[in-house]
Amino acid sequence: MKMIFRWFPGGNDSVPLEYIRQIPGVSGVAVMLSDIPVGDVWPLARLQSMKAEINSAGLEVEVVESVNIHEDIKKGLPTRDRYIENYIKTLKNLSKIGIKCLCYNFMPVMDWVRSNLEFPLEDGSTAMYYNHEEVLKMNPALIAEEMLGNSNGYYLPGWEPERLKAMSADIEFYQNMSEEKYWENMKYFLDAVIPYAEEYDIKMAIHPDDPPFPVYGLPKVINSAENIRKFLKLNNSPYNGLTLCTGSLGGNKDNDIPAIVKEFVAQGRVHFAHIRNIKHMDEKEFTESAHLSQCGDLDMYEVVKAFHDNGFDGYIRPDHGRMIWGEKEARPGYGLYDRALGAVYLLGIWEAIHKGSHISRKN
Ligand code: DNO
Repeated sequence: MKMIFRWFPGGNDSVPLEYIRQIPGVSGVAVMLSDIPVGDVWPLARLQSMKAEINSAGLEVEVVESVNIHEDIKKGLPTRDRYIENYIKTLKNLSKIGIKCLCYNFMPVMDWVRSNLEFPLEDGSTAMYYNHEEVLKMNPALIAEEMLGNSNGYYLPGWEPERLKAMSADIEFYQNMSEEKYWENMKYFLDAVIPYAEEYDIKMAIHPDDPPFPVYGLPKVINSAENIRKFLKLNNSPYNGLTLCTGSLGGNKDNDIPAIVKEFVAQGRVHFAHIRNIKHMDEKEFTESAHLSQCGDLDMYEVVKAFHDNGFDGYIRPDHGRMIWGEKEARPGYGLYDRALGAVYLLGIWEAIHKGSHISRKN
């Protein structure tokens, strides 16, 4: 297992690489080139200079999060082949700098959604918050305003300006598409791309839908154990795998997260883990919380144990953190302090389980 940290290159992050290097046990970063328009090829020279910068700070770069998928691929339009070709070219360039794992998502129109990016918690910190009724009352333009207007001047991953321009028309488009058709479009993409992922030795790791239930009538597919099974069967290659995000799947209280981790890690299909905790106030209302079990709904010991005991050897990163200790200038969810606490907490659980399992084997 390697513990990594998300970092946004090109002057797009408030957290310096040098600080990430000082978080004990963190060996590398997950990165993206956010200024490349969705659907374009990521240039090799840009990737090489990014890698050099990260390596010279003493960190590895083996994970990309994310190369976003052009909407035409998700819609199944005839133009998709051109964008798939570009995706494969990007994969080739990523392989040239030694990328081993690519996190992406297949969510229609919007990536993750929250109704408030600065929800006050009892301890005086703030965290991101989701309230389904509020989201439905706000139209997509208002949601975009919340997601962009309160992001401390940073773009939010998955909320790129070109995506926002087309948002209303795209939402309309999907109202007439069946979920089965959406699955077919996903399979078309996988069957085209996975053979190249195998050739370039890059594990593809799809991120679950966040929240894991439909918003604005958009199809949601990677949201439960059953649908993940269906997804993995679309293409049986081990290179067709998952980013197992406990907070996203945890948005539905019916999802048994340790059981999901166990099932898919045991099959060797989980390549990347996003581990964070959330706390429900209602069925479709929750705040993100500190990583500790006692702060949210998820039992982190059981979650980490399920990864450990089933032989997980991929990448883990702490996920969204709260804003604490006066950290105001960071991208929501991606400040330094709370994520660093999360990383060290997760490493602590891992060590305790690992050493404990040796002791019980000896006895
Ligand atoms: C939000 C992230 C997502 C994630 C993508 C993966 O903070 O968890 O934007 O990176 O869905 O493609």
